[in-house]
Amino acid sequence: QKSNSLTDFDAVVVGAGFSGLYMLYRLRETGFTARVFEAGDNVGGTWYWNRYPGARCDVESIYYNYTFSEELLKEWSWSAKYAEQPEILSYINYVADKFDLRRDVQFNTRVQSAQYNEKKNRWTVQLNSGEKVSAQYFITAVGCLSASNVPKFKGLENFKGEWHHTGHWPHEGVDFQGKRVGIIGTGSSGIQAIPVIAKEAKHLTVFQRTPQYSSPARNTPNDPEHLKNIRKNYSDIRAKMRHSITGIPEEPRNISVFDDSPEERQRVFEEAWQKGGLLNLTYSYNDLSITPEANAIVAEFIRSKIRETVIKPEVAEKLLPRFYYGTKRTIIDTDYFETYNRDNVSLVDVKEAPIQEITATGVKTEDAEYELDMIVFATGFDAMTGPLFKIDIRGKDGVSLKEKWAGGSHTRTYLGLGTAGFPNMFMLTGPESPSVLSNMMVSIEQHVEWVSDCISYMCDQNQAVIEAKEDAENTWSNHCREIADQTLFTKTNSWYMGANIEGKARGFQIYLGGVGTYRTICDEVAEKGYVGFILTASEKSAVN
Ligand code: NA7
Repeated sequence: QKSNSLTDFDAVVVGAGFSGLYMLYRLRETGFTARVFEAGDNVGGTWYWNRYPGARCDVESIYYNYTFSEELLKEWSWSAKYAEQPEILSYINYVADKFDLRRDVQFNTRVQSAQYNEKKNRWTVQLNSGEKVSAQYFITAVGCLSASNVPKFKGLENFKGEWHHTGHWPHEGVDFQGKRVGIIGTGSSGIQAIPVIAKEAKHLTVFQRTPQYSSPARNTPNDPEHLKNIRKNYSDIRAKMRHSITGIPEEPRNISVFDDSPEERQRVFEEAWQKGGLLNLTYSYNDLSITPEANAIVAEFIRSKIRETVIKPEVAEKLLPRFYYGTKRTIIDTDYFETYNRDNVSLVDVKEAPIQEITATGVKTEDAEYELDMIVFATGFDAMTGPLFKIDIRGKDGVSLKEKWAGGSHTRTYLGLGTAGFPNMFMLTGPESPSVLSNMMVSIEQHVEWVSDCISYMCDQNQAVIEAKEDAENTWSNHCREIADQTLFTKTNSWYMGANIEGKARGFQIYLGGVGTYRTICDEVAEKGYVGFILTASEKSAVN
């Protein structure tokens, strides 16, 4: 069942970031025709759009790359422990060229809708160019953090200066020289951008709603000898990544924070702080993200570091986070807290006095007005469901995904890969998979390989339709929530919970059982003939 015409494909893939490109590669390798549609004018996804100053990956570069090609692993060298956005984008371009992927990607093309036709067992995909294409399989590779969120501030349209969202940064760059810049938001993006913008701008005003925990990244150039060793041992490293909790080959120390004396804890945390990195603090003990009392100890350690770093006590006080450490995305930085010691940086607490409106000349809060030439929105994304809901996806009986999931309050998936009522649709790194709480590269490769194996199996077994069973997805969704409820994640208002978007329903949408366990579950499902899915040879004859 191979389709060859220009408008009919075995699979349509939405998005040419890391997941969409690898999906294309695998589909081709397994003999299927595929077309990727990409809104941008080039490959890269997240790394194409997020070009703000300081943008960098906080997973070590040696783990944040494809691992499917030995040749590619040998050819590419990352310059630093944490790669900057331009280097990651060059890598993606290199991969696209190396495997000749671009010829099956249609750029500058947004998928507006995708509708499943039950009689024909085809997805009809409507593009913004006016074209329509069809495919047996519809695969979303839209990313988890691609629907940028500019809060609906009153008066933004009146602002006379420039404004930019970090996730939609102009390709020609932005000149901060001599400008009074305001930045709203202190998540990962804000915390990466603030130190860099502060060095260039005349003055930087940071509008902070929630102070964040952040620890030093301690980025360094990669030593060629170290890279050589990594290459030599990559198959072991890859195996560890795949069976780890987060896709990074590190595990928490198997010891409770209460098993150590206060002096020993201090020593352990200090060592982790000096070492830097994403997980060193969190993995110092095994109960920091589970027990409130344990979490309070690491939280206080970080607050003490903030007090030590920031010279003015009244500024330090405003920067002290009070929620459970790690329940908003863990952040690592380069000179973030130090930046508040600069004369040209000021901090405004907009929790105390919220932003009332944007005026022609700046930002007005409940108690003051700030004159600005430029505003940077580091205000995040409508995560997980946001990118999917931007497409009008309709399954059986014309029911839309948005309707099925009640706008996000009733997300139901089986393994985060499929959802009942939407046959032959796969979501790469979808809600209720480990996705954003893992090394995305590991999760992407696992999903892509699982989906392409599944499509090959369908072809070999003369099956035409695969659809998640409702009871299987209810069990899976409940399981995801049960695991999350055992942690502190659900106790904090975060974008993981949908809490950053006005009117969005709250609910935790990530599988927290770990990427290793998740992989085992997905593999078992496949080995048992895709148990939990209904496979049908034609629309009518169910075989599983
Ligand atoms: P985040 O982590 O969602 O951060 C957004 C920031 O913007 C955060 O500090 C928000 O405060 C703030 N925000 C959002 N809306 C407003 C309004 N209306 N007023 C004031 N402040 C606001 O997005 P990032 O882009 O930094 O990071 C996203 C992910 O990308 C990151 O976690 C990594 O996985 C990579 P809040 O905390 O909601 O009070």
